[in-house]
Amino acid sequence: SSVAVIGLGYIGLPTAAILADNGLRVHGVDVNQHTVDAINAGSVPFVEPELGDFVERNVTAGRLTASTDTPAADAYIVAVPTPFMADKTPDLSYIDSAGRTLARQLTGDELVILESTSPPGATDRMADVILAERPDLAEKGTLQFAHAPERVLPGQVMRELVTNDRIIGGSTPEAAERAVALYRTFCEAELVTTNTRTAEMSKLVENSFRDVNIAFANELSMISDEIGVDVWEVIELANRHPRVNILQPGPGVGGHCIAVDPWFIVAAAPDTATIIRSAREINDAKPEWVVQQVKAAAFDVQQETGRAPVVATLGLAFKPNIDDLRESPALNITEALSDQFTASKILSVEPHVDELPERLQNRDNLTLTEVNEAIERADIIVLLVDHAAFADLGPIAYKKRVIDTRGQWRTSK
Ligand code: SAJ
Repeated sequence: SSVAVIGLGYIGLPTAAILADNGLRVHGVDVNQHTVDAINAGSVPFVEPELGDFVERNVTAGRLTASTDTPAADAYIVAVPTPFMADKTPDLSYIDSAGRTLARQLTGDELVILESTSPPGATDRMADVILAERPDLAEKGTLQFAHAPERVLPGQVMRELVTNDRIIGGSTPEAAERAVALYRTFCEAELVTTNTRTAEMSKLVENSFRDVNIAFANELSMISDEIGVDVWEVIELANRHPRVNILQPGPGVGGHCIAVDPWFIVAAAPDTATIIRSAREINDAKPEWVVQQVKAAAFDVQQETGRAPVVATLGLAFKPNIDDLRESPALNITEALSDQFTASKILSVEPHVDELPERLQNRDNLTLTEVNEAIERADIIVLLVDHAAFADLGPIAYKKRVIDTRGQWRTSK
């Protein structure tokens, strides 16, 4: 049977490739011609371990093709972005437009699966959009819809697609079973069925749980600073309790998932979702707290030396050992320091990129610098991402003033 995967990003492309690898005929659809061309040439337009091999061998074997048009298929998987708008409510326009486009190809017996992380009710809404486009099929009543949210961790996508349990919500039990059969082609873990709304909510809850836990850690880090204890030691000791498991504080929460999904719950129940909202606000405020810490250190340097400090900021990515700068607190902090410390020199270090992102280019006080040089020249070293490449630099860094937002160097203090 054939599958069309709409949206060939971080989730859609790995899913398309792994379905093809398991013998299905897969056609990928994306609005971006460059993405389509890259895939048809057997290459991948972003970094994800092992994905390149999957794409190359399945394109070569003719099982995986891509285009900007949506073809007819037995099953559709929609994996388009679901960002939020300025007022923090979900933007479902990409799902709407995918739905309207694929509706034209339908004959009535297809299964349409929404994979994008979505607010409660989004799968029903997608069904409504499709059926409004095709009143003939609405009457027939044979189309099936499902929500099968992805839950893979960037950097481990190809493995986690196979090994993670998966929640599958169906518009009817038959729809859920049909989606299970499709995911069964590559997923070796449990495929647990429910209705679409519960599946939508369970995905949002997973990421909100992580956000709330990190907000707790971030609040502890600010409290610990006030009362003069080491937050990483406190958390390590508390986590020795068999029923306590606190995550790690940091400079804030980045990426396209944890920092977004909780807002979908807040938008669905604004008067009730108080912890979830407050966790988001705590994590969003953490970068500014880090900037204030650097300001205090800069004031000290200025008092001692009579000049503005040189500041090294280590890391730009949103988490360790990747090159992904999307919604990165490290990037926002570096930008804020460059904006506010006009008399200082900011030496930004990011071993995973060759040049600063556009937003940070052409600034007199900011340069991308190699890590040893940055540490050598800096008065203040701000560790923003715990990349493996920085792990052993604690002892030399601590010859200067250090603001270690990740606790990576806590034993070098
Ligand atoms: N972070 C901390 N402290 C921690 C853990 C993470 O500050 O203890 C920060 C990271 O530095 C990063 C942010 O949180 O800035 C998010 O990173 P992450 O590794 O927690 O998560 P993502 O966004 O890469 O992937 C998450 C995963 N969700 C869960 O672990 C519950 C992944 O499984 C989901 O598939 C993904 O969101 C998604 O697409 O929804």
